[in-house]
Amino acid sequence: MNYAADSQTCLTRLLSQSDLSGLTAQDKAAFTARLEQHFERLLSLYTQVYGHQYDCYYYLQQLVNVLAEGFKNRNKQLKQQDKKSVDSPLWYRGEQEVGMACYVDLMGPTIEDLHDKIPYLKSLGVTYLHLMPLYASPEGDSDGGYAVSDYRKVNPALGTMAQLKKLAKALDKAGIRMILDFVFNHTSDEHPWAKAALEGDKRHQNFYYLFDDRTLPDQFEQTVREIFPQVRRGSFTFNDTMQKWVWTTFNSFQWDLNYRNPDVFNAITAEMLFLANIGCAGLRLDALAFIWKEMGTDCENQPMAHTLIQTFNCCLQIVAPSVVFKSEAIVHPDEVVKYVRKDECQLSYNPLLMALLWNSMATRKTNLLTRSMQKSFAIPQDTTWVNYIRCHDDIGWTFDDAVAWDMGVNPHDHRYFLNQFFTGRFEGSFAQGVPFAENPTTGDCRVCGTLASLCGLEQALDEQDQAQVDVAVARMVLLYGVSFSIGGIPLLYSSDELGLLNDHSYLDDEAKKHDDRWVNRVAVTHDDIAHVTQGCDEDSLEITAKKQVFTTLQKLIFIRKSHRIFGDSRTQILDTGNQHCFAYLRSNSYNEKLLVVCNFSEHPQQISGQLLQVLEGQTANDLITSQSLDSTTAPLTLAGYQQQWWLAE
Ligand code: OTU
Repeated sequence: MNYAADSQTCLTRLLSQSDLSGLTAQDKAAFTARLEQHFERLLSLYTQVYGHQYDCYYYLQQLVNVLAEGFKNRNKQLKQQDKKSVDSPLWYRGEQEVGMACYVDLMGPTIEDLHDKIPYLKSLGVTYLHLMPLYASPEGDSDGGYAVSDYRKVNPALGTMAQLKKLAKALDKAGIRMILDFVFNHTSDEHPWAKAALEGDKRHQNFYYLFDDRTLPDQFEQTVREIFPQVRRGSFTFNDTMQKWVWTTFNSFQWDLNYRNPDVFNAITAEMLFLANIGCAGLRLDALAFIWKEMGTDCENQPMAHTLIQTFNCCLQIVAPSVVFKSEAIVHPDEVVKYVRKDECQLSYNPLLMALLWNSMATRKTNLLTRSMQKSFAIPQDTTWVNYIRCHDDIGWTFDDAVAWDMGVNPHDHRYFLNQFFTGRFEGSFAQGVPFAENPTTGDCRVCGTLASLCGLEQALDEQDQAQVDVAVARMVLLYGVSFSIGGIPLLYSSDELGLLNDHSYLDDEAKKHDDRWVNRVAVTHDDIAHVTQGCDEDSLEITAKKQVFTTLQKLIFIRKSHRIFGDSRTQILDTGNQHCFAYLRSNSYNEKLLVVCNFSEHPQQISGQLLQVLEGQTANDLITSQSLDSTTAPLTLAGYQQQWWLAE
């Protein structure tokens, strides 16, 4: 069979049946050209998922119409951006890129108010702003907006779609790309699809996984993981109205979509294109690991999930090629990297680096970090990591058990230790986190808390201990220093840069008190920003520490942006010979090299001068202290929690 020729015939037939009359002649030509360019792949992917169904081509025809509609609604400016991005597609590997994630209400509190925050973002060098889910969602608990009732409507408390589009333009003008969430594993139970299902509409009941009795749910539950055991056991919720069990991986009000149904794929593609057309540069694929269910498996990271995401990506290539995907797979490291491909997700959170940096903070040891990064840091050259330290969620200890065993670490016991340590239950711990999603059956648990509270700033301030305050600040700076320099887009979690502490006020809110992640979803007020950015009379220990965090991070970001080595360069994770130290080498095609060395203990450490061999005899300067290397062979000495960025050029 000649696949290319057959796909061409198929496309010709589909186009002859499609109504493109709504498109201008120019759009029609451009759309057809894109479709021709990508159709062979689209057909192959779509038929891998739906080819066995009698109505596959009916839905494929419908998908072409969805794509045409998306193309029609894409404005001129965005189409120009698409053209530009085809010429320079790898912007995300640049040293200029610095990300921030924030909640509109915690930072704004409205979309309109965010305009005033642009100068602040610019002062920090932010070029990529992820606005946490801002769509219409149920009143009360909406899982922080991750239960979407209408993808096309902004939560009225935050503003309107017109205001969001206006903000996207203003951000773009300021050199800041907007990133939005694509919550496509589930909708809220108030989404029109769910409402229709509730009213008995068969078509929409088929949008979800509904079961008449417990037979299948019981079978699935033998192998699937419980995500929020603190609010509800299992993964299914009985719905009284329909008298059916609904698949709800997360909260009871978040109904998993059934991607075995091509009607769902097409409908969600239409929503995805709507989001792309708002004017965002990227979509964060929420909970993407869960989108395909297969009996007898854990229903995460299934091969078909990858095929589906590639199919979505292919649709974007046709309609909005400047928009990239960011994978949010907080899963086993071997599974995380499988999503990272130019034609699947160009960007991915780096949960392993995040978790293991915290591990090194607790243990003061870097062997697990070093070994794991040597195994898992490499991803294709045309993709990139998004390196984060904290986010709106909990910290899960997703390291590879096999690597831990190799290092003589019992992974189960070690996770227990980490949870004890970061919740402050371990004697001598500096951290003040809160346990999250404790599973009474497995004893499994995750940790919440802000950067500052987990790094010991809260404890040190409680004790008014200046020396410990300095140590806590050094920890915070070290963690972010790695994210700025190791390779990828560093992602600040808004409030981290201001050193804000845990906020326990969620415990007084009925809609939030059962979800401890709210402890690290902290409002960033005008005063919080003013205190650290402007002169202030109040010279308390707390304000001084926060200023220190802010100005140091700002300085490190400035250094990152001033040297191309931090951008499109390779990363090699090195063995330092010192169990408390972590090191890596960045190198690029301009024969520049950057050697980063970090000390994860509070005590001074030495690293043998042998490590400097990677600089091949070149001398170097520490970009942070401006100090030069005394010799290319002498040992390196680092103060407690110090990092050095040795640039040889
Ligand atoms: C994501 O996280 C979001 O980041 C959460 O805020 C949402 O609650 C959730 O999806 C549902 O929309 O379980 O604890 O393995 O860890 O997708 C967070 C991946 C989560 C999951 C992740 C999910």
